[in-house]
Amino acid sequence: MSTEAPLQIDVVDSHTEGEPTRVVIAGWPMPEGATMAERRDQMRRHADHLRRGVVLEPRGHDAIVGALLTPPVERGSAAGVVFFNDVGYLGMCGHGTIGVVRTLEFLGRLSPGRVALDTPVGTVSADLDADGTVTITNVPAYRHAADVSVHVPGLGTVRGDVAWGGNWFFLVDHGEPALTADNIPELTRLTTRIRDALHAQGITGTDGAEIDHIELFGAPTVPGADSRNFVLCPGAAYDRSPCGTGTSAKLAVLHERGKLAPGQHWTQESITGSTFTGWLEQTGGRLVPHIRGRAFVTGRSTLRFDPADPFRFGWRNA
Ligand code: PYC
Repeated sequence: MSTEAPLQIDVVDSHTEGEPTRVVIAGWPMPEGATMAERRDQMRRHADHLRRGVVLEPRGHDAIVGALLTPPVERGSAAGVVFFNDVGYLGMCGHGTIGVVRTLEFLGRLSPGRVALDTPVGTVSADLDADGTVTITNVPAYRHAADVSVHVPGLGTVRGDVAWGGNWFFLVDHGEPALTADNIPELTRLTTRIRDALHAQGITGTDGAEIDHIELFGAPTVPGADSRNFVLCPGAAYDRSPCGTGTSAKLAVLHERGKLAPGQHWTQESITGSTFTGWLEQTGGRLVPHIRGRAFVTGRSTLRFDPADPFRFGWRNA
């Protein structure tokens, strides 16, 4: 992989139920590696300036999730994909996968039907319907620990479950402040303090994995939804969609609590009022989440990297 900075990178922007995805379609030097995890690690070592340049200000903002398409690593997959955001790399990304599928359709590379995509945490598949709706079949989800107490300084004890849905989540049944758009700054502060406390107290996912997403749940507000959430992503941005990997983790927790049977639908509302519908399939003792939602292409552009521009690789206030 060349470490020289390209002068331009082509991207397609979309949003999935409100959450943006920026798919890189040309110009980024291809990472090498036999697995997607190796390719992600090579990007982290040699191309992190491109991650920053593509998603951060002045070209982007902290809510954008980027997606680099690569050749597949598994037979039968259409492509590989590495998701990244303003602070680093994601294992999987549910809203991002829906955005990638709609982007491939927009580019004329995909028609309605099934497509498999390789990610650093495993191969996922997606079904594109004729009306543009996408249903992803995620990597298996599971609850790692139930009713974990974390002491949050100044707040007291917060209880939640640790679960995997393609990323690591701490899931909390939440009371006050209400999960409303007006309260987003306060909810961001609250979830950041919970995440800091988890780190400080050494509470992790499997094999010491960092829990970098915090998910609060409350009563739904839109007809047909079962619950509303607020999801803090790695960094300080919140998910405008109900979060595909977060909804996957929630389905696994509900199942373990005896509240969701395989095949039973769960409609998760986001802080913006958008929804995903998800359900679990139980195969070979594993819980495989399916998440359905919509994405819309919002633009196609060429990002320019002027060597004279001091902010060409982005700026972040942190
Ligand atoms: O949809 O899985 C998701 C996701 C993760 C971070 C932002 N969105």
